Amino acid sequence: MDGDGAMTVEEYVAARTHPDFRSPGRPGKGEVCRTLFELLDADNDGTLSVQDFLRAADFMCMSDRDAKAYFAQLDTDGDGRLDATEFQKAVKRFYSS
Ligand SMILES: [Ca+2]
Ligand SMILES: [Ca+2]
Repeated sequence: MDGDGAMTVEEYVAARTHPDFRSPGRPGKGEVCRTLFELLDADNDGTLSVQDFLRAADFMCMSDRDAKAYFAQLDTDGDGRLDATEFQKAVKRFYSS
């Protein structure tokens, strides 16, 4: 944290890679997933828009082009937004690939 009260993606990555993160009692995968979702959902409407997702893609070192294709794949109901369930599947897929 840099004291500005807002957690940036960079700070989130730093926290995640901190040794404490791997110690017993760390949040479970579901917890991390929810935190990440809330972090990326910049306008707090409970869904990730393409713009929100592009920030996530940046975090996953994905190009915008790949991210948009990936987004379309993950948006299983085709409403142009990723809800928490769709996002959770995305994260699971990302970590298992
Ligand atoms: Ca949003
Ligand atoms: Ca959707």
